[in-house]
Amino acid sequence: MPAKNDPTDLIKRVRRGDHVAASRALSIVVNDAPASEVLAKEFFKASGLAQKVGVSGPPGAGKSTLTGRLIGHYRSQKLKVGVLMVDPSSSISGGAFLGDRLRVMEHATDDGVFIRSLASRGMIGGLTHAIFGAIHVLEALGCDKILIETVGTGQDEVEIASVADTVLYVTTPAMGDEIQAMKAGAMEIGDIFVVNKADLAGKDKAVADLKAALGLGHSAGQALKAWEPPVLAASAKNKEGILELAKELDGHWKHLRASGEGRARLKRQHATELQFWIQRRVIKSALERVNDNILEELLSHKTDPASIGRKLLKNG
Ligand SMILES: Nc1nc2c(ncn2[C@@H]2O[C@H](COP(=O)(O)OP(=O)(O)OP(=O)(O)O)[C@@H](O)[C@H]2O)c(=O)[nH]1
Ligand SMILES: [Mg+2]
Repeated sequence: MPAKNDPTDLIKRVRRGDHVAASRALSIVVNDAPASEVLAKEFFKASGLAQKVGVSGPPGAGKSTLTGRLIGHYRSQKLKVGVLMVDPSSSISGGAFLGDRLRVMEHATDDGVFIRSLASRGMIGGLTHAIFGAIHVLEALGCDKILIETVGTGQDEVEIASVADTVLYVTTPAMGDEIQAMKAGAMEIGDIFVVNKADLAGKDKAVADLKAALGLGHSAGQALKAWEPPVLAASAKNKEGILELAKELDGHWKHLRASGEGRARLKRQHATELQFWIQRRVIKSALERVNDNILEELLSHKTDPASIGRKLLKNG
């Protein structure tokens, strides 16, 4: 029997759809453990096959509940679903966010659903690196849809756009008056907008405000090829609007593949992944060579941080 972390065996098992193997492979890749590059190299071969949906929006908008409903919908279509719950603010290693976990937990024992939480550990480019690594494992595992939940805190919204194919932005009627103040970033990156909690008062106004803010209604004569971000109302709690939402998500995936925009986005994703790989490597290797001698030289003013820094980068 092969050792439990034997890369060749792990790769085979992941490709066969083995969740235990995927879980182990994911830890290795995310933590940059030995063998991570061997695994990552193989898993990358499946990149671009699954639709990666970024589910973003303000805290408490219902992203996890909605994600749970989408899982249910995809499973009814016999699709395999991967879910990544990303918490940029958490520093708990391998952290599971209990609430989020619970909301998608009904699917946790379904072998067509693979769920994993990712927490930032304060590494430089750590989270983005981890997300890409995790995505490639899920792609190799054979997922058709990959849902990535992130909390929208401005910067991360932009980040999710460089990782996902489709960005689903979730708001609520309570945000109706805040639409004007909504971060420009969110408006620009959203491919599909959902006013969740439509069971609460004010959903029509929220949808109308959002549409107005997006400048829709003025684009009737625009190029047919361009994607107009739809604004939907849904109640994740009452399972309303889920089918319509899934339809729009499929529509966007078709649009991406038919228009060439999908290829352009994938290219951007690879560029970002490469950028973070290089950054991590260069920084790590330079930092590793900072030793006490260097610090002593700084103390005695034999050198200065810029000069020594430049030298360390050059010899990297
Ligand atoms: N009334 C109503 N409540 C909802 C709906 N969807 C979610 N909720 C509730 O809103 C709260 C937050 O839901 P979550 O799914 O955890 O929201 P989230 O956006 O994932 O939250 P964070 O991950 O903490 O940012 C929970 O108490 C849900 O039960 C809905 O459609 N209607
Ligand atoms: Mg959540």
